[in-house]
Amino acid sequence: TDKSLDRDCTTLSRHVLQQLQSFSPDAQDLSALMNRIALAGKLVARRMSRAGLMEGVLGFTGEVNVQGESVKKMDVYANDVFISVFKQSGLVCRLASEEMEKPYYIPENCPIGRYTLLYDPIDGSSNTDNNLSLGSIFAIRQQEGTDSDHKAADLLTNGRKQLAAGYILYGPSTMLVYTIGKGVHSFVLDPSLGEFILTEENIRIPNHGSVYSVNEGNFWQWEESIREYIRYVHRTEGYSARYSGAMVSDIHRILVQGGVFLYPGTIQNPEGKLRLLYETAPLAFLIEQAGGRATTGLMDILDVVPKKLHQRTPLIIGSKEDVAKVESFIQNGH
Ligand code: P6P
Repeated sequence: TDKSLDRDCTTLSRHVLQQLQSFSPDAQDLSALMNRIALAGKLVARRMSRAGLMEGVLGFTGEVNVQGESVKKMDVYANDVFISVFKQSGLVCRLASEEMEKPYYIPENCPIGRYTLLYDPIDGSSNTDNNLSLGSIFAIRQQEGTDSDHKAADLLTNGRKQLAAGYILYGPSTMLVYTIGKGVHSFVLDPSLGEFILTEENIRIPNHGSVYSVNEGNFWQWEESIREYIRYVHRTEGYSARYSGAMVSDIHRILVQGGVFLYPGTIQNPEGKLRLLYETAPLAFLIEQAGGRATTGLMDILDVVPKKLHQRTPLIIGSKEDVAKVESFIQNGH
């Protein structure tokens, strides 16, 4: 049959089953969960494409979230989209989001569903009002135990517990990039079909790239070792700075072209700004699956065990050689 027709028929849920080469209940679950992620992505993308044309997309809600950041209307809408979509999944029992102080429990699903969705509904929301790219980040974990006290203690485990992880990039095209531990694969939303269609399988990040991506406005708040690294890339031929304010698009660029993204700690906030469960651990899982690295500077992101749900970690992520170069400055001061 026609190759491109085969590809057009490789929808996300089909692809998951192909990955697992099985129709076991677990495989069916993951396939259905990824299908739900795709639906959430379509709903968010649809709303975002109308920013400025309709109420409730641009601007602030006037509230402040658990992180102390002012909440954008798009953050709230996207957060609710994931809840609604997964409520009906019959598979998820709990949703933990960057936007919610505590996880959201779906009581009627609990006996059936045993999965937890961890997500950052809109990453880079400062870009909502200037029509730049944004992302959603997600990870799926098995719920361990009953969590009857709603303390979500089983989520305070390292990122190697993630069953699936990835992101949706709302850019010129809407892309979904995911892993279930068998490589990294990308899909593009074909609005005329309303389907995410497979575009690339087993994506491998280059071992080195010319891009370094960091907010140099924080230069004077960094440890000296990070400043030394920045001075190194400034004086070394062949480096380009790219930073968009939405790490999903910055990290997607690095997945494709190679390079390194950094969000280091500062003297005031040594843990940095990014959250482990919804941002750094899912991205670390994905980038490692593509042959890259993700570290706090001192340890692999995937080995960090959080003490609390909204724990933050510094993040250095991307091509093996470029991450190692940053580590050499942090660990040996040069
Ligand atoms: P800063 C967006 O809020 C985010 O979490 C990432 O997507 C982005 O890279 C970073 O924070 C931007 O933060 O401090 O550089 O503006």
